[in-house]
Amino acid sequence: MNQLSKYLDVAPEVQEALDAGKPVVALESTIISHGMPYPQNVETALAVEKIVRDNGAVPATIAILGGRLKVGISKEEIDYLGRKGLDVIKTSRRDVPVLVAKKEDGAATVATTMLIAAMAGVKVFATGGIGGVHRGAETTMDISADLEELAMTPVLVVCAGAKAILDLGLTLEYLETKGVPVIGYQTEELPAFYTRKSGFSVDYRLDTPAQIAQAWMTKLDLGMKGGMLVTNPIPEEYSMDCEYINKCIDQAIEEMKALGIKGKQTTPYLLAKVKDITGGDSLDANIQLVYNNAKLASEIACEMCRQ
Ligand code: PSU
Ligand code: MN
Repeated sequence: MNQLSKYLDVAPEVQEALDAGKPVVALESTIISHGMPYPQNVETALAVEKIVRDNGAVPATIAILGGRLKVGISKEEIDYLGRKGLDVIKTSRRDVPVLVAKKEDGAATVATTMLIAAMAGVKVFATGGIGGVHRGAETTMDISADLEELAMTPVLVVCAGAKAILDLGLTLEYLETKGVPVIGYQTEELPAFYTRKSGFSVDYRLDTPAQIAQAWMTKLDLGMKGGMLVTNPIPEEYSMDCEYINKCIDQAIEEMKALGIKGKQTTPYLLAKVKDITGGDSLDANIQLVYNNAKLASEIACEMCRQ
């Protein structure tokens, strides 16, 4: 713990909640810097924090600032990350030690948010979409570090499924191999981020936050390493037409290949391109699904404190 405090800053409000056994929900910061344009990114991040509070939990947005691992950042710091956008380093697990040693800023991906949340003892995390196995990974080997983190770090991640920029079937296979339960909230079918359907099945359907909390606490009690993935379909009224969005994604992938974009630039490029192709509609859907996930994660975190 002492070694950790050399690097880790937990906001007083978050630490008080943890000490009192009150619900805390972690939130990521790559979604702010790389997932959405300014100013919608900042507006969304602040609205998500409010949703968490309105649903009875304390929000802890996670980032690296001046080399400090931050669990809970201020409005001003959220605004700073949002304005800096792509100039902030997208920080996955492998980037953490060097950025910290160099005292730089970093936006935390799902993997890094899980890592830092676990250091602070935060066990529930809400985001939009996770990284996964990319289409064509059988030759590129492009598999997000988010999946490995789910395999080893004890944090429950609430997301809206995986986008069709990924190979959903291979992503599910990978999670199965790594022993990560994939739960569908009130659905048997894996949601595909912008749409409620994907054609793939989740491992288990659970219908209440209490049931999810129970399953998650059982995994923790058993001392099993790794996280759990809760997939929460985008609300019907905001979901996009499946055929239309898949066509837009195909087009974005083609353009990305033509430009030779690879590695960590892939996901941010595709998100921005899909937004342009859809004339901003995909951004509206993205914002709404994040709100929906923040609410569910807060409900689960509250249930964990009740049980
Ligand atoms: N998917 C989204 N929005 C995002 C991301 C993914 O819809 O902002 C971000 C998350 O931070 C996620 C990361 O952890 O992209 C995955 O990147 P990569 O595939 O390079 O691991
Ligand atoms: Mn990748």
